[in-house]
Amino acid sequence: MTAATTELQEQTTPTESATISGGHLVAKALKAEGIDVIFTLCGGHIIDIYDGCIDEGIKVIDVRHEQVAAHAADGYARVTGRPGCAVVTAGPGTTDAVTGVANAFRAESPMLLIGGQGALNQHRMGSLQDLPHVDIMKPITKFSSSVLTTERVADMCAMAFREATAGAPGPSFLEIGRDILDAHVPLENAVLPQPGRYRVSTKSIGDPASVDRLADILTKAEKPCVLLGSQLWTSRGSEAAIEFARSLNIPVFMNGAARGTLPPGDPHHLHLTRRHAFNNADVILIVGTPFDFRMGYGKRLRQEATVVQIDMDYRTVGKNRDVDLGLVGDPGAILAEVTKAADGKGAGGRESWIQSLREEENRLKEERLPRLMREDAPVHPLRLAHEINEFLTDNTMYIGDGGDVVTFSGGVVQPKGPGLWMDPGPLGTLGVGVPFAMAAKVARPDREIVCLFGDGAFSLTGWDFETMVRFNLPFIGVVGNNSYMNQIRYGQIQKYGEERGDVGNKLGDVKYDLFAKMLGGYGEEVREPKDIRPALERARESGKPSLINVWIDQNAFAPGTMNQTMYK
Ligand SMILES: Cc1ncc(C[n+]2csc(CCOP(=O)(O)OP(=O)(O)O)c2C)c(N)n1
Ligand SMILES: [Mg+2]
Repeated sequence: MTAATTELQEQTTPTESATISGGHLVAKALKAEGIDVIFTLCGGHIIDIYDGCIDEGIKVIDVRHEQVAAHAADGYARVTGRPGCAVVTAGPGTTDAVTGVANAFRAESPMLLIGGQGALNQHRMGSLQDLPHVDIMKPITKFSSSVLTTERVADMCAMAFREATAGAPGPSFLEIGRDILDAHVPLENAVLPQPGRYRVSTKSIGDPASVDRLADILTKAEKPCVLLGSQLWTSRGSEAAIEFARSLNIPVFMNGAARGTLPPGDPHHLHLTRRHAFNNADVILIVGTPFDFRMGYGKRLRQEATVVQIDMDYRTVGKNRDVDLGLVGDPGAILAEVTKAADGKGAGGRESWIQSLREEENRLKEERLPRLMREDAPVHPLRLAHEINEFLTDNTMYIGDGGDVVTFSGGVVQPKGPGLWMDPGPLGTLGVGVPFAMAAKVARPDREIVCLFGDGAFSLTGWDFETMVRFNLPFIGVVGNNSYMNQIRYGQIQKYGEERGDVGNKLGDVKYDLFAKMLGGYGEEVREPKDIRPALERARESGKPSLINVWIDQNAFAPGTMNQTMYK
C-alpha cells in the first residue's frame, strides 16, 4: 500500500458527525430571532431547552406561575419589538399559560409559547400531563402546531415566528414532545433557517390610490382629528405620526400603547376632549385600533363625518361600522406616505377648530383639578393617579393593572414619550402588572417602571414579586388598596342594592407593603395623600422591587365604570 492510498483511506473513514438535540435546536431558533431571554416554569418535558439556552447565551427567567411566563413574553414583545418566548411544561403548565396567550391574541402581540408533550411512542396512551394542547390553543393563536421530528424543530420555530410577526402580529404555539426535544440528530440533517432569511417585512402602505385619496380628504378637511391606537406603537410609527400631525396640523388623540406618541403639552396632543371631537369633526381618522367596546363599536362618531380607518388587519377595517375609506398596511408607513402625498397641497385654515378643542380641554382640566387635589383620607383614587403622574420622568414606563383604580388613572396619567404605557389591551386581563414589569425591566434595565395595581389584580400574579427580587429587577409598585374588587362591586350595588352589593367581591385588608418586605423587597404603607410622593421617592431610592400600599376610598367609583352600559 502506498502512502497515497493510506491517506485516501483516512480521509474517507467515516468520522462521528456532530449531532444536536431538539432542545438545542429550539435555542438556536430563538437566537435567530434575536431573543435573549425566555420566561418559564420548569417541567421534566422541557429541560433540554434550558440546556440549549445556556449554549446560546439566552437568559432563563423562571417564574412561579405559567400565566406570568406568557404575559412576560407578551410584554417583552411590546417593549422590544421582537417576539417574546415563554416555555412551559405539558398539561397544567400549558393550560396555566392560556390566559397569557389569549391576552396577547387580543392585543396583537407577537409571542411564541412552547409547551411540552409526552413522547410520540406514548401518543394518546395517557402519558403524564397529556392534553390536546394544539386544539386548546388553536382559537387563541395565529398558528398552533405539534413538532413531529427533531430535524424540523428550528424550522417549525421559524414557521411559528413568521406567523406571529407578519401582518397584524399575534401569538403562536408549538407543542414539542419530550422525545423530540431529547433526541440527537446529525447536525447536517437539521433544518436551520438562517437569521433574517426565513421571513420578510410586511411593512406595506397598501393601495397607493387610497393613500392619495386620504391625503386629499385630509387637506380639504376643516375639522379633522386622528385617533392613534396600539398598532402605531407595534409598527414603531411614532415619528411618522408626529410628522403627520405637525405637517397636516391635525389634533391627535391616543389610546393603548400609542399613548405618549406626542408628549403632554404638545400643541397637537389632546386627551379629555375625545368625545367632543368625535361629535364635531368632519373627518375622523382611526389608526390601528378596532371599533370594539372601547370605541362604542364605532357608534360614537358623528354620523355625517368622513370616517377613515387604517389597520394592519384587513378583518378589522369596516368591522362594526361602515367606513368611507379603509387602508390595510403598516400604520407608520402609511402615515409617512400620506404626509408625503399631502405635501404642498396646503392644510391651513383649521386654527379655530384646534383652538376650540384646546379651550374645551382646558375647561375640562380646570373643572377636574379640585378632585385631583383632594386631601381626604382614605385617599381618593384620582389624587393617587395625580401623584403618580407628577412622579413620572421622561424615562418612566407606566403599567396599569386593576379595575377602577386603573380606570381612574387612565384619564390622569400621561406617559412622557412613546412606548412608555402598558395595559393588558382588549382582553382586560387582571394580573398583567408583575409580568409586564418583569419583561419591561429585563428588556430595558435603564428604564424606570411604575406599576399601579388594584389590590384584586395584584393578588392574581403577585407571588412573582419574588421573581423580581430574585433576579434583581427593581420597580415601583403602587397598590391602590380598597379591599374590594370595586369595579364589579359597583355594578352589584347598582343592580341589587347596598345590602347585596358586597357578595363575591370583598377582599381582606391586606398589607401589601409587608408582603413586599417578606419577599425581600421594599414596602411602605400610606394613608394620607401628602405622604404618597415621599413614599414613591423612597421606593425609587431603595433600588429594590417595591410596593407602596395606599389605602384608597372604597366608595369612589370611576366614571368609566358608571357609564358602562352593562350597569345601565
Ligand atoms: C383575570 C380577570 N378576572 C376577572 C376580571 C373581572 N374584573 C374586572 S375589574 C375587577 C375588579 C378588580 O379589582 P381591583 O384590582 O382591586 O381594582 P378596583 O376595581 O378595586 O380598583 C374584576 C374582578 C378580569 N377583568 N380579569
Ligand atoms: Mg380593589
